[in-house]
Amino acid sequence: MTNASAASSQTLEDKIKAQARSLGFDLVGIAPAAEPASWHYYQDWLAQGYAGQMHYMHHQAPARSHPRHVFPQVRSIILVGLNYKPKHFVSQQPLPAHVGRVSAYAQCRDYHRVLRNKLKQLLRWLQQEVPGCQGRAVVDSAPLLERDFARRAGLGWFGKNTMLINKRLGSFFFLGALLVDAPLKPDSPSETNHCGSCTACLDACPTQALVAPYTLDARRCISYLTIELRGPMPPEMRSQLGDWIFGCDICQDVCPWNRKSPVGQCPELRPRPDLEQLDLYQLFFLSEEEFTRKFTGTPLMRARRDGLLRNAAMVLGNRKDPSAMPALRQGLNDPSPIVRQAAAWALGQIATAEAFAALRTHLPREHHPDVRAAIQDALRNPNRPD
Ligand code: B12
Ligand code: SF4
Ligand code: SF4
Repeated sequence: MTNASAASSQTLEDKIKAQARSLGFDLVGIAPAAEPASWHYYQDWLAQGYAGQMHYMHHQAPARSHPRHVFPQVRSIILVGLNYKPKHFVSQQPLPAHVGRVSAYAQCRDYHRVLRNKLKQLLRWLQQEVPGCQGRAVVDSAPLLERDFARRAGLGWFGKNTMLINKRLGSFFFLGALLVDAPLKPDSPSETNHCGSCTACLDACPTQALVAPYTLDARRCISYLTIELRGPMPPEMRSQLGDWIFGCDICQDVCPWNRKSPVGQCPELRPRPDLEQLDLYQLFFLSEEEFTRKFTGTPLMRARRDGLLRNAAMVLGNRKDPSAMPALRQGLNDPSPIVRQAAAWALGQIATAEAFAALRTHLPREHHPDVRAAIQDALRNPNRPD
C-alpha cells in the first residue's frame, strides 16, 4: 500500500488519535456518551460521607449521571492521558529540615490549563475535519466521572488505590476529556484488572484512607486534607500528615506498575525547582502579593495562603526541629487565625523552653477564641521543660 492510500484508508478515529498524540498526549481512546458504568459506586461513596467537605461532589451528583448534563449534544467522548511521572518518587526523596514534600503533580504548572489548551487545539483540528462539529473540553472543570469514561475508552483499570492505571504508563498521568457531537466508533473498554493479589497501596497509606480496595475515604486522605480541607486541621490527623505540605503520592509511589513506567516528557509540565524544594520557613515571611506572584498558575493556589501556611506549620510541628522557631513565631502573628492556630500547635510540638515562652508571650495579645484555646492546649503539654 502506498503512503497516500494508507492515509486515505485511515478512519476519522485513527486520525483523531494521531492528532492527539502529535499534540503531546500519551494516551487516547474513545468512549460512548452513556451513563457511567460505575455511577452506583459513586452514589454509595457519597452516601458513606467519604467526600467530606467537598460539597460540590454532592451538589453536582445529578449532573454526573450522564455526560449530556455537561454538553447536551454529546455523542462521543475522546479521553486523553498526559504522563507526568517524576524522575524520582517524591515520597522517597531525602529532604532538608526546612523543605516540605509537594506531590509530583503539583510541582509544575497547573495541569488543568495545559490539558485544556491541548484539548481545545484538538477540537479546532477536528472542526476542520468535520465542519460544523461542536465540542467541549473538560479537565476536572465539569461534573464528569473522568476515570469511569477513561476505563470505558480503554485507557486503564481502576486500581485498588482508586487511580486509573495503564499497563505501559502506570498511574502518573492526568486525564482530560473532549465531549463532541460527532458519532465516533468507541474503543473496547479495559475489562481486566491487573492488581491481582497485591495490596501495597493499602498497606503503605499512612492514614488508612484506603478503607477497602478501590474505596478512598477522602476525610482521611492527606491529599484531601492538605488541598481541599478549609479551616483547622483535625487534631487526630495532624501527626499523620508527616512532611506532606501539598498532596500525597505514597499509594502511587509503592505501586509496582509505576516502577518501570516512562518518565513524563511534556515540556509544559517540567517541575519548578522552587516547588520541588519548597522552603517552608520562607513561606511565613512572604507578603500576600509575593505569595500570589510565586504560586499563581500552579496547583498550590487551590489550598490558598492560609491553607498552605497551615500545612507548613503541621510539617514543622511534626519535624520538631527548633530551627523552625523564627518561622513559627512569625506564624503566631499571621493575620489568619487558621495559621496562628496551626503555628501554636507546632510550637507545642517543638516543646522547647523558647517555644513555650513564645506561646506565653503571645497569649495576652490573642483575641481569637480558637487560637487562644490552641495556645492553652499547647501550654498544657506534659513535656514542658519548666
Ligand atoms: C475529588 C477528587 C479527588 C479527591 C477524592 C479522590 C477519590 N479517590 O475519590 C482527593 C482530593 C482525595 C483527590 C486526590 C487525588 N487526586 Co483527584 N480527583 C478528584 C476528581 C475531581 C473526582 C474524583 C471522583 O469522582 N471521586 C469519587 C470516587 C467515588 O470516584 P473514583 O475514586 O474515581 O472511583 C471510581 C471508580 O474507581 C469506581 N469504583 C468505586 N468504587 C469501586 C469499587 C469497585 C469494586 C470497582 C470495580 C470500581 C469502583 O467508581 C468510581 C466512580 O467512577 C477527579 C477528576 C474527575 N472529574 O473525575 C480527580 C482525579 C481523580 N484526581 C487525580 C489525581 C492525580 C489525584 C492525586 C494523585 C493528587 C495527589 N498527588 O495528591 C490524589 C490521589 C489520591 C487517590 N488515591 O485517589 C487524577 C487521577 C488520574 C488517574 N490516573 O487516575 C484525576 C482524574 C484528575 C485528572 N483530571 O487527572 N482527588
Ligand atoms: S494519597 Fe496518600 S493519604 Fe491518600 S490514599 Fe494515597 S497514600 Fe493514603
Ligand atoms: S499498589 Fe498493588 S493493589 Fe495498589 S493499585 Fe498498585 S497494583 Fe493495585
